[in-house]
Amino acid sequence: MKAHERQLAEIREKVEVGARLSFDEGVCLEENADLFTLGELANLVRERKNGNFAYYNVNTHLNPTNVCVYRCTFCAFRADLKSPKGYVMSDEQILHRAEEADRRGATEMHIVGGLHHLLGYDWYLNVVRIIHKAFPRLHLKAYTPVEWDWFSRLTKRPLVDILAEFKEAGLGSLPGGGAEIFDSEVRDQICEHKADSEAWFATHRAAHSLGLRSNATMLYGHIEKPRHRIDHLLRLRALQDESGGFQTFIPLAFHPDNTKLAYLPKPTGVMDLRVMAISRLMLDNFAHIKAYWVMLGIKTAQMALSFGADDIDGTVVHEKIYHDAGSDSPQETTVTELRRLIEEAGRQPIERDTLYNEVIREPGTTWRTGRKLQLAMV
Ligand code: V47
Ligand code: SF4
Repeated sequence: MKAHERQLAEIREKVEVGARLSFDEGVCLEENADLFTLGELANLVRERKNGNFAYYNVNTHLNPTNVCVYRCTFCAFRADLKSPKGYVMSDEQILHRAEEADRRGATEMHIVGGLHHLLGYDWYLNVVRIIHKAFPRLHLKAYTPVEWDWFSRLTKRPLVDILAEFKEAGLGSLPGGGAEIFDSEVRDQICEHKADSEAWFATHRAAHSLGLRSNATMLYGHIEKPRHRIDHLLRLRALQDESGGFQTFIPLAFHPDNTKLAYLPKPTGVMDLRVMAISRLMLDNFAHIKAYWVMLGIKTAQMALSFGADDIDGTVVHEKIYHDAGSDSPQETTVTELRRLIEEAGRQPIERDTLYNEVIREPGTTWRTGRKLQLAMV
């Protein structure tokens, strides 16, 4: 037996008894495990944690401005201050979107955008405040550490104070964006100057200390190497050990069109499934792994439900970040379609809210919160 075959056999034994995998074992999976082995092992963990359930939600996205002081090389969404592509939504436009979401029965609004050169802290706070005041049932999952770090620099106030003020104004949780790849050498090449990994972790630590839950992401398939992905996952696992505040991990496949990295090929379907499975195996203390269908495409997202994922995100509507970068997924999907693709994958669809409570639908678009969806302690 070759050395890597021996190591893979040991990994299999560890996964079967629920033992934690090391950095070297993660790299071994990246370099030596075939797709079916990864799928089989990841599925074991996925079913241990979430049984046969696959979660989705009814949500919408809001990107209040695309004007951004930063110039991440992977980003097709941003615009310069004076660019004709740049926009800033008015309060009326923002409230119109929130009204539309509420009317359609959405439980969540995912809010992220650019760091506008001229807009102040109060403008970003106002976005959360006016939506929450008008539509208090909509859960506001808003702003990434890149934005929180920017707010802290603008105001010279500690992160925890700022987060507490937003929580008071209606902030419900934090999305997982801005993580990219934590390794500083990679970060310097793809998103120099913006919040570094220390700032990213400081934000989530502060949010968790206030009782706010959050998600985490990893942008893969660009210039990073397998060891950078494993390092990224282990840094997340370490904070989760400490705070327990993460809900879901979302691997994000890089879309190169209209970016400065447009010369790179798109990650393949095999890479998407491998990264999904390895994420499930390394993040033993995360309850959920999400296959974000907008970024993977509906077909790969459906396959991912057998490669470690237990969640496919939601109906979405009005997505800009990936569509600007060449995603050919539709802008929105229906609950009927989400349920169909989950059922066809042999899973039981469950509508959840942002905090993983079951959502019970009444006739029309009214809904109420049901039981907490937590099968296994993580
Ligand atoms: O941080 C930007 C990524 C992220 C591109 O928390 C790109 O539930 C691929 O974080 N190709 C924002 N990726 C989106 C995000 C997210 C999405 C869905 C659900 C959740 C959640 C969070 O999008 C950015 C960046 O990593 N991104 N440009 C691109 N061209
Ligand atoms: Fe700005 Fe975010 Fe795009 Fe970076 S990824 S340029 S911070 S909008």
